[in-house]
Amino acid sequence: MITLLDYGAGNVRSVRNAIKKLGCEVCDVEKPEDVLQAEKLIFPGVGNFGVVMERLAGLGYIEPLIRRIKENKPLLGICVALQAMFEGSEEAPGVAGLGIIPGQIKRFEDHVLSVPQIGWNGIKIYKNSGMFSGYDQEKLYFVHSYYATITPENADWILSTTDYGGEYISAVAKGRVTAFQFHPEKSGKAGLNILNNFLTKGADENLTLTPAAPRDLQPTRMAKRIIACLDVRTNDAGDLVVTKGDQYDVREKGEVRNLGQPVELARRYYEEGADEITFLNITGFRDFPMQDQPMLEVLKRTSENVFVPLTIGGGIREFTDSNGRSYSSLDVASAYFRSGADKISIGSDAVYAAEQYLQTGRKTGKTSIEQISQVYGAQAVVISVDPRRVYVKSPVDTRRNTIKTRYPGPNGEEFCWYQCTVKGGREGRDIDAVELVRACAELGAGEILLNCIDKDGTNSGFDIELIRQVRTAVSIPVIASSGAGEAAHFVEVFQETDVEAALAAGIFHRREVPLSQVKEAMRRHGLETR
Ligand code: 1PR
Repeated sequence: MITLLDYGAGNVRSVRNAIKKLGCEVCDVEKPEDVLQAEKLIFPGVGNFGVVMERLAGLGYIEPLIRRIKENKPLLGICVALQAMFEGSEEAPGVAGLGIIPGQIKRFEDHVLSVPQIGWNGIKIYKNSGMFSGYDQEKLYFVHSYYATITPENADWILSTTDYGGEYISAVAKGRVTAFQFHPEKSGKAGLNILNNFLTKGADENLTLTPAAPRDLQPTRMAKRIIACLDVRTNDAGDLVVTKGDQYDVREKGEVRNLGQPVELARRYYEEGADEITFLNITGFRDFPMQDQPMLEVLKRTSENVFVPLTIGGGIREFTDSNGRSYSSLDVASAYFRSGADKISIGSDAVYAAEQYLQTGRKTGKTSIEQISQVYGAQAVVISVDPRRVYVKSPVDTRRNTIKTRYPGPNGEEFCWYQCTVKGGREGRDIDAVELVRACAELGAGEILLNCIDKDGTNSGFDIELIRQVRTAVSIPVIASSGAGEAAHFVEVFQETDVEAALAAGIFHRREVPLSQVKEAMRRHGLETR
């Protein structure tokens, strides 16, 4: 029996699902004494350091946690839980951590790195620990903006480190207490194996063995991520299907194209090595997701078998139903997180929020981006951008952020800008892609999913010019999307731009290019993959 410390600070469904998948029973901490009495305790952490510490304090869990660690009882901390074991964090100045490990949690430097660090990185193991039995240097999934610093005072706690900019602590351990910055429950089979070591071995088999016996000390490198995207909607027969359009038109001979069942397809992509899965509820702008329970069900069922990050978008906005009940965008996002999402993606509502912010120059704290970022952390908020090219003769003809293009317009125009749209590309707005992503990043978004209507479904390759323009405009990670038609297109987008990830839909659904072929082509060209 494994005890889970679910203190309501984010999505722990994935941890629960992973434990169940590995054949163990989970029970929850219900009162402070349970923290001490549990045979094996998992302490997950999602979101903001300050929020985590405040919730732990409010529930009376701080003292028993400190005692449990000091008494050397089996404990596995994940992500912010590792950070909470330190003295304090730049994320919440003045808020004390558990103070078990000497040192501070610092923020990655935005001007030199993409922050948050989102994706698959390696670890350098400094000690022998039963936790890594069977581990074979696979990359693991990290998602965080803050990191634990290495100091002489905390050297005895370091189990592994990782390089991102500099070297930071990615796992700590002493005796029967271990904590990881990475997410084993989201790190595919390698992560499940690590988790299984904690769950199934006797408490002492996982002990950290000191003194250090360093191995695998090569510098670690982030992988470029490959994301499989499933555009989902209800077809005319009322079934939820994965569909795919040509430049956003998903109908063929009047019918919505049906390319498969979302849960089965997502599982297939996981098995085939997708680094992440994204669901876009493409009619979410008109069918409110809280009334579209099948989508939540899809997410729940997918998360039972898919152990890489899941993003879901569509319909994240405020809504009042026919009974007069109001939902905030945070309510919608929370329902998605509770159903197994790791990140949510906002399309139309992000455009309205950015427009308002650019007009007033003021943050209200009330936009969907701000509210969700505040509670779940910036890394959980993706902005899905649906831009379309607008050609101009000269940059002085517009106040927009233009580029000189290698692909002139219908009248020989050599310049273009990218107009943002809402409602699945149906309505163009008075804002360009650069303005949008900058405003969203300032409001608290953690990642950009950059589509391109001109390229979507064309199989003609990514819009490198758009991607370059947006990549250089922000320091949060950018996912290139739309237009992939062959493995070489992924190589091209990673060689020609600095994006962290590339996403595709059609070629995977139609089985034109297997994921393994994409990864192989990337490896052949010296690109880091998982
Ligand atoms: O506005 O917050 O409700 O979110 C709606 C979401 O649905 C947005 O993220 C928007 O991009 C998406 N969406 C709406 N209509 C469509 C459509 O296709 N008719 N899908 C749509 C956009 C873009 C990608 C696509 C890539 C790769 N699809 O998801 O999968 O372009 O395609 P490819 O590799 O086949 O070229 P809201």
